[in-house]
Amino acid sequence: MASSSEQRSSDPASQEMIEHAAACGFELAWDRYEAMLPQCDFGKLGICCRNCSMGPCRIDPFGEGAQRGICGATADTIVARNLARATAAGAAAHSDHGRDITHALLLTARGKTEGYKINNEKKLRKLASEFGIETADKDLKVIATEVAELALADFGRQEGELRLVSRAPEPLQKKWRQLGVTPTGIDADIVRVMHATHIGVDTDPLHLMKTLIRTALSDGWGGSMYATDFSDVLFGGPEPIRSHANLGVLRPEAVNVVVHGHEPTLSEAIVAAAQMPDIRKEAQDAGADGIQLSGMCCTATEILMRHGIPVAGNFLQQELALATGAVDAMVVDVQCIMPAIADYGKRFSTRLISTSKKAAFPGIKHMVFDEEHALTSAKELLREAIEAFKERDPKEAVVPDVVEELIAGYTVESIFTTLGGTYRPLFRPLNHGIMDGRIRGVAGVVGCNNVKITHDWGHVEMVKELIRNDVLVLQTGCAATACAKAGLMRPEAAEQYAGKGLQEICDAVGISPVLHVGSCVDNSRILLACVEMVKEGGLGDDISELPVAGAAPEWMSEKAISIATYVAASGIFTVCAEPFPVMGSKIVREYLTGGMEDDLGGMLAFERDPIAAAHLMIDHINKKRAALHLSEMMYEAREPVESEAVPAK
Ligand code: SF4
Ligand code: MSK
Repeated sequence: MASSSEQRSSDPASQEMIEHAAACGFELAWDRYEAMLPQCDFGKLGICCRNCSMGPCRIDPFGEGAQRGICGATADTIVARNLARATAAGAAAHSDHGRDITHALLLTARGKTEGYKINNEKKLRKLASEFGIETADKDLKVIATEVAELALADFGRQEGELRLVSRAPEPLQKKWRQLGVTPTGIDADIVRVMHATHIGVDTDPLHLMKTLIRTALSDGWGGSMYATDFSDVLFGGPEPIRSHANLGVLRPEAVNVVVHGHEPTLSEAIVAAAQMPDIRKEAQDAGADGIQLSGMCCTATEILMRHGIPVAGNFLQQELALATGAVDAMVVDVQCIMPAIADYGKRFSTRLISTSKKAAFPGIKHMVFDEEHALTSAKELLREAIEAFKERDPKEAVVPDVVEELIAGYTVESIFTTLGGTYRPLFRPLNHGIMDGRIRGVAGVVGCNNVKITHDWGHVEMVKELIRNDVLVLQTGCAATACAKAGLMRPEAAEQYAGKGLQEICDAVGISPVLHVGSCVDNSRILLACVEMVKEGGLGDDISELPVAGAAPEWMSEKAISIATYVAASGIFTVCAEPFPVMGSKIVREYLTGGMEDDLGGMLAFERDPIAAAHLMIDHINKKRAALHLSEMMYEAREPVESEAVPAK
């Protein structure tokens, strides 16, 4: 029997649509998961290899059958190679996104894009000075060209160190150099993994760990960081902004356009085009009450942060949004797009359109978007949606009346001004709050949804437990959307859920206890927030000394493997729910969950129960507080707020 809607999701809007989908006979990711059971244990343990055509080979985990592949590779080698390849795929996804944004900046500086301009001169000038570019008397476009060219050179760098490595605290840079994991060039580091994992190359599991860590670091301190920096330069640095989240943001009376995927280049153009008088008039002439733009997955967070565009949902809600029958167009680019969404193009008048030259989907119309004709392409896409609206059967539209308010738009820069004021921007109130025992520490809770864990439950329960214990939480991506929908990103959430000390800080500076810091690539903002905490002083000399921790309570993608690895390799204890597929190798498992801490100050842990995972993080934060000789916490932790969520499967 299929699991219930409450077992599938803890979010009421999703529960309603899961039931609606079942009544309509629509197949969802949860149905496909349950049809897939039991899943392959060799795959889960990471002990199958398909790296050459003598295989596939698999190792018997009980020690009775084959203990080596045909070439002689052991379980340790196979697990390490598989994990390295997954890390490289994740790093490649973020970094290719970063490359595209950098390239879009270069094209804009050369006057070759339509509708884009440099929106954040201050950040561009700051980057130029960091890169050692002379800016006096130079045109802004010349500065942008030089900055973008230097950044693009980092993707193809063949020797030396990535430019942004210098942003890390000196002791961390030293550890990376000593271990030999300092990233060289973003593309070269990814290629190195693919070469090293070919049959007959690197078979030492611990040596492979270094290769994968280097690649993950080239994502966190390279590709992702460039994606964040140049999105801010091109589209503007986010500031705290109010908006709404959940499926209830869809308006049946309007032309509903959902942008889904990751790269902000197209969605920014769609935001601009949707406000143009000719497009608005066309929507009105079609009988619609305007165009309702909303977002899904990380594209949602990009346009939420900069324009306050509402969020329709996170990863496991993409099919649910379409099942409403109220979406006229879902426009997708890259990453986290389920090919299954094609089904809804057959069922409704909904237009499903893929726009990236890198990604096409069977059954989905491919209309390649390029930055040189951004506005023209965006208008074309909106016209498709207006046509679909005309064909839509209003009787078929079922939209859950569930929506929550939120505040998003926190960045390192905006946290500075929020904490210290426009004229006195600083991180001191945060460090002081930690030192005097009002705030226990800071946690980054990020990542996806996963059908193996009740949707949103892992995120929301973990975050409530953390803030109840006075841990300030920073979030990105689908994790942020989960907590926004649960009302944790409203300032009132401090009074409702946070411990007394955290509440006092939130009240004093006017923030919620859970801060939305952007999309998956914006995890780089969390790294840089840690750098600023170190620089502010009083909490040690390296990130690994800070009372901070990270978590991915519902992760699923290879990108999450890269993120968790670079966060841990930057000195941060990081808990992932679903174990990495490394349980088939004692050497790899023990390195990631132990030995890595000796080398780099941070390590991974695997724990599916979000409350138990939160306590691993709290224990770690307490340990770091004790090592820094910080004062006792000012108040006892708050009593738990009764949860209505069902336990995870
Ligand atoms: Fe088997 Fe070795 Fe080939 Fe992998 S590389 S499939 S372990 S023979
Ligand atoms: S979108 S990578 S499901 S967070 Fe970035 Fe969400 Fe994970 Fe995709």
